[in-house]
Amino acid sequence: MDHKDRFIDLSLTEADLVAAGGHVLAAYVLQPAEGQDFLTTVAQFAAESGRGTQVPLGTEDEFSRNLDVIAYQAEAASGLVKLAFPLALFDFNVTDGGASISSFLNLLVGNTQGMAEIAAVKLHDFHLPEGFLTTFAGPATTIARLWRHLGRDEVAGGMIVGAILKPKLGLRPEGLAEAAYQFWRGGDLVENDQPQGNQSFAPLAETLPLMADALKRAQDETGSGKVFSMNISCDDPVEMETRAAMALEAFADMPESLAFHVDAYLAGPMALAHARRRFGGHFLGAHRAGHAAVTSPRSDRGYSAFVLTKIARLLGASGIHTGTMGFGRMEGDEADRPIACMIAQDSAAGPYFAQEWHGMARSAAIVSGGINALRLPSFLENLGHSNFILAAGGGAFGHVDGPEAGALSLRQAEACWLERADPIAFAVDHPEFKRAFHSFESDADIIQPGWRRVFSPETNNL
Ligand code: CAP
Repeated sequence: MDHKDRFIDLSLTEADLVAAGGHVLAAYVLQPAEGQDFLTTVAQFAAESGRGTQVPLGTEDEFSRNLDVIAYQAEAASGLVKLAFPLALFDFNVTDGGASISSFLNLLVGNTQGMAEIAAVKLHDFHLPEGFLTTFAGPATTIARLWRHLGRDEVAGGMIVGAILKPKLGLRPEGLAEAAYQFWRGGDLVENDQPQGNQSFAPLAETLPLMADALKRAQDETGSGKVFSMNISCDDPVEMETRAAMALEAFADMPESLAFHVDAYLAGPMALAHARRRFGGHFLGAHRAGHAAVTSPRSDRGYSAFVLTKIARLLGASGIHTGTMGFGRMEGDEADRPIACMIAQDSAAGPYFAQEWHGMARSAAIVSGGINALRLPSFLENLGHSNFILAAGGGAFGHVDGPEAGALSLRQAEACWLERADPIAFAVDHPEFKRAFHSFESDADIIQPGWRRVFSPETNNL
């Protein structure tokens, strides 16, 4: 069969497709396998994306042919391919008519990922029309709830000073609660690290009451609201509900201090959607451990971190790990800024499509991965605002004077950037920020090379 005539139509314009609102649009970079013609491969890719096979089918009829996935852009030089997926191809919930991300991923990055004719194909962006986007739940709770609990402005309450409990594994219940308490003395939010769950040395039944007690003490002593974000990632919705119920019981007299998070990649869309449906009254964070296996910029397959992040907002994450845009220790660079913008705005430009969110609640960026007080000012300068949740691990618990000082150093780093102050000059009057230079010396040598001349025994300023 002539795939090219049927599955490629370069006369279709994106503006018309967007205006008509009848398709999901998807932008890929595709590289044919050796010896394969580009347009022939694009046509096979589109055919596989919709009808799911390459051979003539006696079972097809006019109705099914009208649901073909069509390539409306195909540029051999750059490999850019854009497909239009008719909305009727997607699966909608029996219960509430909502669309499903597992169906969406199945069509956009399903079997086509393994086609022998294709050396590599990666999904970089997608556009959803209003009629499809608004069937997703979106966030039920936003960062405004946390800002309110912290006594901040609810529109632009500034950086929530958060930490990820370290070491990642090995602390027993008392150690976890004490580490969290020490951080809360100076900070706002403590998040479980991704693999922290119900380990034998830290069973939830013991850990959660101690954590609640530590949070309560920190709130009473500081007079400020505090937040614990509990990891409820697991394989089974019943298990998730059981874990969350234990936390709800432990935090029964301070529910506004309890948030949940799940891994949007490893535990997947169902975990996130289920948590949103069952515990929507609580801030719901989306972690993404493992995501680089498919999203890494070094991989030319799978889908990008931008795609993963946009999906998490649709599924209802109140906050989403967005990476550090090259200012931390994980992959990424300054050009990743649109990732944070796409989830936190009412309309935003992605790498290939502008997206209007049609009133869906916003998600907040959760910034994590090697961030400390020294790296924060330049990260903030690149992002241009500080209305997000910081989740520092080593940057909080690696401070030489302990977690409380670590938390204060991070808060002071935000203040330094807000004042557009010179970090070394600012540090002179901000002891915890100054001690961050000693805590993260190799970063200080790169970011603030003159610091050793100012903070030295000779200047009597350590
Ligand atoms: C950070 C962290 C975070 C990842 C998340 C870790 O610790 O706890 O989970 O950085 O990355 O285990 O690496 P540090 P992302 O602060 O000590 O680096 O947000 O990019 O998914």
